[in-house]
Amino acid sequence: MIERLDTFAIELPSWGFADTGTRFGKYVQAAAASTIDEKLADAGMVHRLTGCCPSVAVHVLWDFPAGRSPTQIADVAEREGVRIGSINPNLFQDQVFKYGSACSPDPEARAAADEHIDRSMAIGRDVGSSALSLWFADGTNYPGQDDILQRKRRMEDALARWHQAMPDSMEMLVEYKPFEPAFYHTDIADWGMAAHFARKAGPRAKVLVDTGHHLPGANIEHIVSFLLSERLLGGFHFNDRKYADDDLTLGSIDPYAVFRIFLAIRIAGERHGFETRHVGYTVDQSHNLKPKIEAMIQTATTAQELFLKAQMVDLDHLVRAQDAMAIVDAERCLRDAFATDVRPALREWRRARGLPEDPLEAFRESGYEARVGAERQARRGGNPASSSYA
Ligand SMILES: [Mn+2]
Repeated sequence: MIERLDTFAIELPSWGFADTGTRFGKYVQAAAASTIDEKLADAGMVHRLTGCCPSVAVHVLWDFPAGRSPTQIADVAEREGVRIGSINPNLFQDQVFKYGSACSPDPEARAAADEHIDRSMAIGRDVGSSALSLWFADGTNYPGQDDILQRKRRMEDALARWHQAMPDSMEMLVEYKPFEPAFYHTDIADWGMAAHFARKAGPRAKVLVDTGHHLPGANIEHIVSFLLSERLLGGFHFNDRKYADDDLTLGSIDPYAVFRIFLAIRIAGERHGFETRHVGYTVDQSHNLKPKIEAMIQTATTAQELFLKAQMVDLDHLVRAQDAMAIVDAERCLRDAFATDVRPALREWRRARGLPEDPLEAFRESGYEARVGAERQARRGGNPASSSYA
């Protein structure tokens, strides 16, 4: 079971190392990264300590400044011991996207979206990325604001064209979210709509499940099982939430839910023979209050623990209990695995691979946070990090 950890990797988001906030304000941290070089250095540090974060999701608008070629950025990543992962276009920050991007009634906005996606795909080709990860802020705030069906057609049209233009090496991930920033209707509001758009776009389009993008009470493992059986699950954005898209640390609110998601993936693969190896795990969190690198180490190690707990479920026993309609026994299979302390096994896995047994403690002992905090503040002339996060 423990060797299955070798196959478990989780991608870090470049934006998770920068100062972020809410619409009410932003609190700055001395060690927060403000350049792509700093973000890659921090991600490299997390990977060196945890051994499970070999790639970094990048944000086209924030991470590829003018005057730096994508291959130069890829070289920086390589020097830091990581590689560039998914390419995340930004179709929401520019003023032209006020009424949406692909779905906007404004032809100028739709053209700007096309152009930005072209650039994103070129970057993806240059850095050897395998995923174009799309999240749209598109939606409306008031009943009657725009024609919902016309917007649906515009989305279908845009995704089909982009799919056709996408480099062979890439797959398209379509993310959904029920609300925010749009508060009346969102053009891709749930997994069914994302699945529809992915199917219409083409065979290399799949659904991306962001665990924070569901209304309260949604059964995410049910959605995951459905998508796997329809060969439409592309990957995950991991975070936890209490009310809505809160971007809290994975497993901080409901670790049992994350365990059940990993178990659903295991059952689809082992019991039903569906392909699950391509499913990508990416962190999508912004740590507004926690120290960013510590939060990222906590996330990666929590993901490993919950993944390992899901591997502890005795599937044969579970199936026998299910066949006998023994509900209590079936549920106990899950509870027993979830209650198992897998931390000693994880320490053993790390020891065998020359990693620190306690990555968080090793990070604290390294003095990295204080050192880069001082360096970065000095470089910025005492000014707080000017993150491009909106
Ligand atoms: Mn996301």
